[in-house]
Amino acid sequence: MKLAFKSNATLSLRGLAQRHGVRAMSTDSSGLKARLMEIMPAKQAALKAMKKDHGHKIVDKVTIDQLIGGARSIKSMLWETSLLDPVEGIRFRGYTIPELQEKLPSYAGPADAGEPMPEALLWLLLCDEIPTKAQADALSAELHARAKLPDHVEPMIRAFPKGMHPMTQLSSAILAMQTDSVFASEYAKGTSKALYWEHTYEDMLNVLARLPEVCALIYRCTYFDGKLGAPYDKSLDYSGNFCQMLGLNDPGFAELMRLYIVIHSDHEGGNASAHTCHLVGSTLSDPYLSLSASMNALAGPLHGLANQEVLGWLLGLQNTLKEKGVEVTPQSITDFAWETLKAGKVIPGYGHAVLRKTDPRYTCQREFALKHLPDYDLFKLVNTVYEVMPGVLTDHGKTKNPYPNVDSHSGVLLKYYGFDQYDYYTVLFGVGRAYGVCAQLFWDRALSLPLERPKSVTSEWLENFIKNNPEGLN
Ligand code: FAM
Repeated sequence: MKLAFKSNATLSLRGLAQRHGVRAMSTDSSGLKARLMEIMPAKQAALKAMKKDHGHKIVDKVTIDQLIGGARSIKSMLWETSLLDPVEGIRFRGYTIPELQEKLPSYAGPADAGEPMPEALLWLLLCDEIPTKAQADALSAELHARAKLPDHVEPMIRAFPKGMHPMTQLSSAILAMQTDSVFASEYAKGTSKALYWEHTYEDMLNVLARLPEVCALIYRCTYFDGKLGAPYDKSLDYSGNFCQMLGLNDPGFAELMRLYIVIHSDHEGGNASAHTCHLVGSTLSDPYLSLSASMNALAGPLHGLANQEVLGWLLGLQNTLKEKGVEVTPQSITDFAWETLKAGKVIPGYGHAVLRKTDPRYTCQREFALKHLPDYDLFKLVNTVYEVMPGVLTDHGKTKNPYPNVDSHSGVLLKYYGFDQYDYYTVLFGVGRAYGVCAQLFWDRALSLPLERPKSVTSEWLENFIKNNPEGLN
């Protein structure tokens, strides 16, 4: 059920803080913090009551397959901001991607005037309510106000060795910004548990605010002369300013970036980058330490790095067929796909640990392409791959899901706008993912979720278990 937004104009942060027995450290101009302080007590109380009244009830069982097989799909984690259905795909606070496109404010204003703003999505993820355009804009301004990097970060990025992967640079830069962690410094001073949420809130907004400049610096230093594409411009929104600093100054690309950040933000809690942030954060490591760890998980080729692998695979396909003088047809793509599979490699961008249909994040990117770049040759190639690959993977007979995932499409859109450096693509995924995992990290602290500590067993333990329970447990 959605909460109706109530104006908080008359509520001072101090008054709210006193009412809830906590001290507000600093104000922010967006109204987001005050709104969170309004809704937090009810959510805290509801979870406490649920644990007390229903805590003993069983919601899942675990097979030996799941235990050995990467804990696939075992329900064992609370994650408030999104929920995945294997067939329908992701819902963000109950909304599908088309519904987000229909309801969240765009940079131009109304939802139907463009793609949803990431700032609006952040509000939704945190507050479980659709913000107004004025609220989304106020959050843009708040993020701009927090964007200044600690002094040592830019020289550090400039000093990274040539050839260091952009994801290694991103993770290191986030770690380096940890010197500014409000959570770490307040914890060291002996802050109260009741204020963890507030320190996390400060770190969350600060780190999100600083990512565009960090990422633009990484891009410009890795591939160009190190000069930003444009100076930081507070008159734009988060995405528009980020694209200009990258040096990709095209309104179409800024629209793509808004959609890109929104759809990459959150995919419930069990995926590797989300789970890592949650796990590391559960030790009360601050948001910088937790987010940096999350980025390291995202940098794996079975996870976020797949988006760079996809473009590499598509370009490899184009080049190989060109060298052989063979036309790009469904048959020649099928033959190339089989060469990949027979070489013992996966087809990047296809398959998913949980989804069992075409990823709606793929579908919305396809629709973006149909609208903005229908005649682009790489888009046509991606479409033909889409026609044949589910059949190839079904014949291959291994993957449980022969359909494309989010990474199958994103590179082609980026390349259309002149973004050629595909080993950087996962950094953009990282900016999006930061929105989702940081929003949940805020709620982890607001709900006082505990240290995560599942149980592991040895294979000897399993052998004994099977001996003693030939039929398993009921
Ligand atoms: N091409 C070839 N084989 C594949 C495959 C693919 N695209 N997807 C799965 N398989 C194989 C898989 O390697 C496994 O083989 P073995 O039994 O020999 O180990 C078998 O099919 C069963 O795997 P599954 O149960 O269907 O999938 P998993 O849950 O184990 O793995 C993925 C899920 C995503 C890691 C897997 O589908 C994959 O490697 N896909 C390609 C990489 C990719 O696109 N990753 C990005 C996923 C994306 F959504 C994200 O996180 N950003």
